[in-house]
Amino acid sequence: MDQTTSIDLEKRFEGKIAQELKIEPKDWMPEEYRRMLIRQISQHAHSEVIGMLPEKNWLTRAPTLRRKMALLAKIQDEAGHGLYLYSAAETLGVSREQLYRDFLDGKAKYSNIFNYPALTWADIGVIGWLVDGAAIINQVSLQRTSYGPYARAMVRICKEENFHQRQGYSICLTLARGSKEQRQMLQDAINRWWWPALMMFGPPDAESKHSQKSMKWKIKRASNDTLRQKFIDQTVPQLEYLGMKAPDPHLKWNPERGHYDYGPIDWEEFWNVIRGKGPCNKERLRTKRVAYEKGQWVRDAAIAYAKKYN
Ligand code: FAQ
Repeated sequence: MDQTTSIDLEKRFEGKIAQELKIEPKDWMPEEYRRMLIRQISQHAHSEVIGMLPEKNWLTRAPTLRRKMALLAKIQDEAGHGLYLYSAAETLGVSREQLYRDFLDGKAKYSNIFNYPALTWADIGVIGWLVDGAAIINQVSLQRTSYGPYARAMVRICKEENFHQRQGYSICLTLARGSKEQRQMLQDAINRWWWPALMMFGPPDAESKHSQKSMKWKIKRASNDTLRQKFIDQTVPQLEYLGMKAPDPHLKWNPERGHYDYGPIDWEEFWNVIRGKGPCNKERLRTKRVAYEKGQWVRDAAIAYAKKYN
């Protein structure tokens, strides 16, 4: 390809980005744009599938059949989200097997939040409310991401996540209106999940190595700190409605900023968790590896069937 053509292609790409047009799989794109997308979409997909694990522990112990059915449906949705996202990543020329192998080998990242244990039933409420709540804030902005297949996956995922958040908040409301022990259990779960949920938005803007490029190419549409603040502003009134408290003595409405101020986040904990040293990292990956090995016969059978009948 001559020099002029490659400059033209780049100009056309930048033009589309500037006009808010979507980049589609067959369009020319810079190699770095492709790599950034594969990294982010696959990390997102891994998060969805590993995110099923903290909740699955409570399926057999859900307090009512209604709660059990809702939780089962939610977990099933998360598997579906993983599938949409792996499919979106595959349109960039990488195989799902390779992505999944990197995940199982511990080479690929997934969200910090899924390395914490779900100790009580209240954790299930708080995961739905805070974890899905944080995920939604992030994903709503990603509905406008510049890569078409990712943006379209986000639209569908956001619709389903809304139900997830409501089922979580509904559990929290029931506990908040329950006995003293139930309220304590809820407060304890909030205390443990609050800070990790704030960390889900990633490191502070000044330390976010990908943000600048990612926002220039409109992969990300808002910075980590902007989305974190949005989440806090939206969540504090919900927290107050429950009659609960955040484990943050600095959390306070600031009328001048028009936002809540919040205390310092322990970024050392964040980096440790995403480098594999969180409370459940090893257990989570071990569970996924065993499931993958045990599922080999299903993949073999599906391939044999496809070969015979397609
Ligand atoms: N956890 O330069 P940045 C869900 C890494 S879905 C782990 O700021 P970026 C649904 C980052 O990868 C939750 N690692 O990175 C559900 C990078 O490392 P690398 C997942 C993190 O990409 C609910 C390094 O730190 N959602 O929960 C995290 O510009 C309930 C530097 O960071 C998504 O993935 C983290 N939290 O911004 C399922 C949304 N944050 O790759 C089940 C899509 C940062 O250079 C149950 N992703 N790192 O080795 C994004 O929007 C972005 O990737 C961010 C990070 C905002 C997460």
